[in-house]
Amino acid sequence: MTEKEKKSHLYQESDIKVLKGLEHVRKRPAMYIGDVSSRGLHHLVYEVVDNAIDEALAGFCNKIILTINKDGSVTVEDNGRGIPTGLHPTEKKSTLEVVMTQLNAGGKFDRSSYKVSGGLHGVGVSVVNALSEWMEVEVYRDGKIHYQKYKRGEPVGNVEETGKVKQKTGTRVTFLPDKEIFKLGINFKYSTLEARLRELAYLNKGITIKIADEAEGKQDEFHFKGGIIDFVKYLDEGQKSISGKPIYLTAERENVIIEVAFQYNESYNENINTFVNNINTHEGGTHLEGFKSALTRTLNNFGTKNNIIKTDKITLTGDDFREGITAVISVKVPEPQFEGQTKTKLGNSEVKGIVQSICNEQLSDYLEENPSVAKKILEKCILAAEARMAARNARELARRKNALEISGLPGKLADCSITDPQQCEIYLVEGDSAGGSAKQGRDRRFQAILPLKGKILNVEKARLNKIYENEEIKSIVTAIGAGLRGSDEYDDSKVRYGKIILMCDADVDGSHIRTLLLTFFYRYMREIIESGKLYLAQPPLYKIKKGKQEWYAYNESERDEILKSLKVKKDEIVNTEEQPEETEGEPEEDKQSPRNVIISRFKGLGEMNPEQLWATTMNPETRTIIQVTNENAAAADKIFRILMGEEVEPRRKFIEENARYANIDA
Ligand code: 28F
Repeated sequence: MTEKEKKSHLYQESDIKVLKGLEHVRKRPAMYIGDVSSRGLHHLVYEVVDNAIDEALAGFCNKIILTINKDGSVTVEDNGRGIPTGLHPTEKKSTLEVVMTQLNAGGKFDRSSYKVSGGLHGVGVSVVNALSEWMEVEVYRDGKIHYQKYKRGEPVGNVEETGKVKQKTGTRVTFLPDKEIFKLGINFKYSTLEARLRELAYLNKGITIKIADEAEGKQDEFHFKGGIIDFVKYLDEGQKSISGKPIYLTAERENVIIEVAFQYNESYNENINTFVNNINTHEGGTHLEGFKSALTRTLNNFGTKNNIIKTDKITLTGDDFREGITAVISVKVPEPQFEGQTKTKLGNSEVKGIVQSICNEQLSDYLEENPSVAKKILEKCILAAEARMAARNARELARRKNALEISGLPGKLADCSITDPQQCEIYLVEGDSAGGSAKQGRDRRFQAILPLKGKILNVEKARLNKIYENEEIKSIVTAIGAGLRGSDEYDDSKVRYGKIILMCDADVDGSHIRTLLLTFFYRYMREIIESGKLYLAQPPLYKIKKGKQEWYAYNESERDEILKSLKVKKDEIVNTEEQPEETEGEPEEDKQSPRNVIISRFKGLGEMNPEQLWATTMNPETRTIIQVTNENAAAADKIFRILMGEEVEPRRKFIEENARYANIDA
């Protein structure tokens, strides 16, 4: 073999490897980006932005601009050093091409010690490239513009020089995700991207991050000098801090960087947001454990030593020290281990001790130096403990009253016969009449029904002991069986159903009740949301009937599609507001002449008979249910507070700003 032949042989081999890699990404996209829904789609953007953030963390970039273009593609540009363009030492082609096309090539650079390995992030830009109909990259480096284009991950041409620049350096990537992969459509949501970029700007102080939507003419710019201190203020916007400015603790130890900011407000909610290498660790982990135990220990010591906590009268629990807290914990760990159901729980055991000792030291110094703030915080914690004890008394009283009911389950609950939670589901149904239909229509082996009367208590405005006095909530809690978060008894392993399905009417009242229920679950059984057990039922809005055949439509466009497929003329459509009852009514006969198509609109669940309810909304084979997720917990917290809290002005503002998007968005 000549040198030339050897070389071309080498090229072929590595090229085949690259193609195999891209093929695998396209065949199993979910393995790389989680899923191919809207979530996975947005993940592509985060992947590209992450590389720019890494360049910023390495100290070479302070500006990132994201643009949603008119054609639906997205551009991300940074002012870093630009991806190297020279010949790659082993691959014998431009390093830029290697980074853009080879799996793992840019995944773990040694330039940044905090590049995330594992988890969802950190798969590299080549994965985004493989899942894009096309991608273009421009690198500004050495006074030149370097350019390359790709289709579905493969280069269309070589890296070319397309122009000159004076001072400018950086990387600019534009891509259009592939409709063949993202079959639900390519629709980037401004608010979703905006929330993530805002979060990144808080977590990485000093970087300027801009976002613009060319189609909608919207734009925002984020730059926070205070970093996570500003994040805490933002989360608590419109609330009174009882502890003054956020308390800020930070240090680096054993290559782990810790930052904590927190304050206490007048609410009863615990709102702790934790991040590892800029990734939201929804399931918590060792960093959270370290912070919690330091908080409990330091506040308890200070309170006892200064005789604020009278130990002969009261004992405070960890929960008491977190009532009304809003906190952001951000750690940067060189080799994070992600565990848990959604791989968002930090597992590194060494981090607990590091966070704990830093927080112990710095928080006790802070308390010594700010005794009046310390006293205010402790007084709030003592009130929380007193309320908790009052709640326990109320609960025990209620239990004793219930002692006659042998099972202890609420009387209104129609339970299922199977007892294995994995196989069981419970429907929380708005209204007694729908509840009645659901009880008759269900498969009683694995489906339980709990009818709810009227509106449930707005938990955003109440403390734990009030919640224990509310009948509807009490029956939900006992039916589910795990107790309440924030009380000393919550136990996720006791949840009696694998799916908890909220079934409300598709009207204004129904949506209010759904929000009240979601608020309740978010505040008091968040684990149920986080473990993916909470769902929304999707009842149909229309029934279309022609002769003996029936169709159900879940929205207007489905209705129109069905009508189109039936090829009916306008004058053959009969719109009826009332439910055409099968049994009686001669006029029905008229309407049901085989030519006519009858459309009836379901106003409420109660209008459906048991069979219809089963067929459309409850039969696992045919129904659609929407899983409630907690993607952006920080935003969720704020939205619940605004929608359900005391203050009127922010609620008015929020509704005004979001009215356009307010069509039932799970
Ligand atoms: C629009 C998204 O991707 N920015 C990036 C850099 C800078 C370097 C780099 C990136 C080289 C060999 C991997 C420059 N100079 N924005 C971005 N900016 N990647 S991605 O290097 C990649 C490594 O293999 C860079 C010196 N060192 C690194």
